[in-house]
Amino acid sequence: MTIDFPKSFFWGAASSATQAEGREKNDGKGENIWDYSSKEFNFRFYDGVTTEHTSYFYRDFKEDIQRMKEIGFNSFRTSISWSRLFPDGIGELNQKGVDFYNQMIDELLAQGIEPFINLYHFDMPMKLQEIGGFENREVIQAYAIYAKTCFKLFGDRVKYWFTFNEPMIPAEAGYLHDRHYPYIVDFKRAATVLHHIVLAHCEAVKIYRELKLSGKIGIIMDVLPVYPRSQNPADLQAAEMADLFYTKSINDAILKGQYPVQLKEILQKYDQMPEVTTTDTTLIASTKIDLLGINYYRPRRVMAKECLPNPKGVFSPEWFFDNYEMPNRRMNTSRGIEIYPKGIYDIAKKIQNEYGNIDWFVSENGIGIQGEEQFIKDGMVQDDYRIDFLKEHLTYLNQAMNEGANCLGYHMWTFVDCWSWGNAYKNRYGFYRLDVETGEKTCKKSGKWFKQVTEEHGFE
Ligand code: BGP
Repeated sequence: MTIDFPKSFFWGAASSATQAEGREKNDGKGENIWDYSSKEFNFRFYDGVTTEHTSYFYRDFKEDIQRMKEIGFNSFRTSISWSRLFPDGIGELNQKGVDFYNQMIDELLAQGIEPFINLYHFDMPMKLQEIGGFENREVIQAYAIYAKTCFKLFGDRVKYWFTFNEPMIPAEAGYLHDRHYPYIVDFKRAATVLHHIVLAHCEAVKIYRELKLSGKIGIIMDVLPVYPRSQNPADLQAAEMADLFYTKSINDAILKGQYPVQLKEILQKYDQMPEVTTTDTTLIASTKIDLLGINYYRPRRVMAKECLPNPKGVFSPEWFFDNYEMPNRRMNTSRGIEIYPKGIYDIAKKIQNEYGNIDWFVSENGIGIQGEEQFIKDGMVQDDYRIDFLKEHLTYLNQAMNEGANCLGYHMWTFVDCWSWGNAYKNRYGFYRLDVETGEKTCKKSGKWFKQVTEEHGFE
């Protein structure tokens, strides 16, 4: 069977500033919450690796872009580090940061690689976190200034902009599930953060339109398609609730211009509703994006709750469903998550049927493997498991496209093994291997395979 993709398809990978750039002496960068928490809460990070030592993109970007070219990329997503551009999040610009991003963008273009630039990838400047981060409405204005600055500085060359990567995560992981700094566990505060992120997104889109630049602007969502354990009404209801809280809440606001009515009713009932003004709802209703990125890693399987939640406990979406561990599900044991390639097809159908078949692309998909050095043979990681993973997902994606899905590209997570939120360098995701000790970067078998796919616009 031949799997063919359009000649114009975007092929590449995604990365982010904090996970790849690293720090150099006197680089002028201010601290963000990851610089801070990976030092102050070092025990929460695998092997205690901090953001100082990531994949040296700040230093090696020219060679790295060459490496991208060598494996056939025609596009690449990364983010701008807010605290590299504005060390305090607002106020004075760091000229070295401006120079770095100018050179990086110019180099990508010179090598025929389209830059996809994201403005916020979980990395709140510490100075702004000190005044509450996105919980504080003032920070929305600081973000708007940061966004405008980026558009003005780089918008003549960057044609694909994204306001946020996975807007749900800073709210959920930082304010409810205790995974990201500030490690707060409080649903209402999480909902406030999410709402303010939505507003910040809308402000950035508005500014981008006002500047009349000739590119596209969108957002990158993480989507976990939800599957109920059975067709039992209680299981179906559990699935609906999981989807409502974790996906529809944000997707409907961004893509349909309003929060789901059912969600508002539940939050009001439990006294968890953040402050939402009529000016807010008008802004949300009038904001439209051009391009949607979808990060897909795993499905969410759910079932009806087995026990009643503690009414005095912390309110959470998990009050309405239990996670379901399907027997014999296929697992990526390194990451502890299920592998389910058909999920990508189901997401594509949902976008097609429920979200107006908007232009979109796979902005992240990939497999993180612990102990990849065991697969090194003849100096190369023989990651056949990654090639198989990609083939399976791309085949399902292709099927959806043949049925009319408007998918414009596929970016793997990630280009070269990078630092991860919490897991640091435990699981490796890249087309290139990073030797953490020496900083050496070597192409994996999947990188060679990818090059061929991009040249042949598909695979057998
Ligand atoms: C996504 C993030 C990425 C990346 C990836 C891999 O949700 O956007 O930044 O980290 O997940 O996950 P992890 O690093 O947790 O293994």
